[in-house]
Amino acid sequence: MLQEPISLRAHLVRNRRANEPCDPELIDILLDLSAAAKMISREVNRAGVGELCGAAGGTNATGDDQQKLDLYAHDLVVGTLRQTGSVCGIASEEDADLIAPSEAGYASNYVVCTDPLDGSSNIDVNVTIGTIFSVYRRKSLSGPATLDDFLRTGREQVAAGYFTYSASTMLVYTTGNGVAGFTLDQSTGQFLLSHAEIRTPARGRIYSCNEGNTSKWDEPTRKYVESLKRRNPETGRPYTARYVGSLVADFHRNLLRGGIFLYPADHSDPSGKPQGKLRLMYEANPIAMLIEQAGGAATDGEQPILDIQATDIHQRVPLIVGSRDDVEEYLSLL
Ligand code: P6P
Repeated sequence: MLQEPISLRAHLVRNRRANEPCDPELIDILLDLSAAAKMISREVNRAGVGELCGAAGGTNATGDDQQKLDLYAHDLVVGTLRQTGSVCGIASEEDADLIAPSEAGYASNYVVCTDPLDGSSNIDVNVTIGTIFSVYRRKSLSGPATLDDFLRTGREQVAAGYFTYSASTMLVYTTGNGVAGFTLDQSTGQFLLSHAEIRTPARGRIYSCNEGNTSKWDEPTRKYVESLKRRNPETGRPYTARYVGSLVADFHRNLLRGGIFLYPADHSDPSGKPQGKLRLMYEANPIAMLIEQAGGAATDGEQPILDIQATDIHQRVPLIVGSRDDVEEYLSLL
């Protein structure tokens, strides 16, 4: 008998029966996010002909120019989660402040951090972009979530994932029991299981970084990246360079094929304070949960990303993530 395609809902309910920590509230959040993602996917795929193309004219909480689709995606994700009351608070890259729930969300046990549309500078050149999300169980008892509900370590995440808007629309998520991938069947509007148990290779042959920033990196990082380009039959070098400039695209490729993604600290500030670019709460943490669940590793160069205690919902960190042997080799050089 042909294997029935497994829908996201069926996968979530089946895992719940397998005692995964995926209670009905968390299932609702993941289904809400997938509903918003379908509508974002539709607008992304018609951006050139719709009225949502181009810059919105403002900047977001972390100083990036906002595209119209950034705001559309933000409003859709926030609106969907508030409308269903599935969360008691939201942190979004597109809003400097925490977003309060609807009253229906006061009794919810979960908060969501999200980058509603990551890589949006690539929208008008038709490159893969995505939505990244991270879910925590609240610490406060009831009512609107407090800042303390958000300022956690990544190890406390109960779910994390991303949607990619590309040749196909995919969802890759974890609730702490492995990583699964779903592909949107446009004809039925259902996310169907396409990658049952994603494991990343222990070592890859791809490196992803913006080499235009080489002069801003520290010496060990420069030496490590240069070493990837030299022949070394033992490690399968030289590696291949692949860099899209959308975190979800670069991470998704490396997750499936193996390799290392680096957005190292920028050491060019005369005050000497090295600065990361990517955001901890809604980029690095969810990516780090996924890669560890898939057998890989993620670090800021000093500690695992998931061990970093958040002090600001928009704080930035350096991010080196990918195949375990590749990340461990990088760390051994620091
Ligand atoms: P750069 C997109 O703006 C983003 O936040 C990530 O998706 C991506 O990995 C990174 O910035 C690209 O940064 O400096 O190489 O353009």
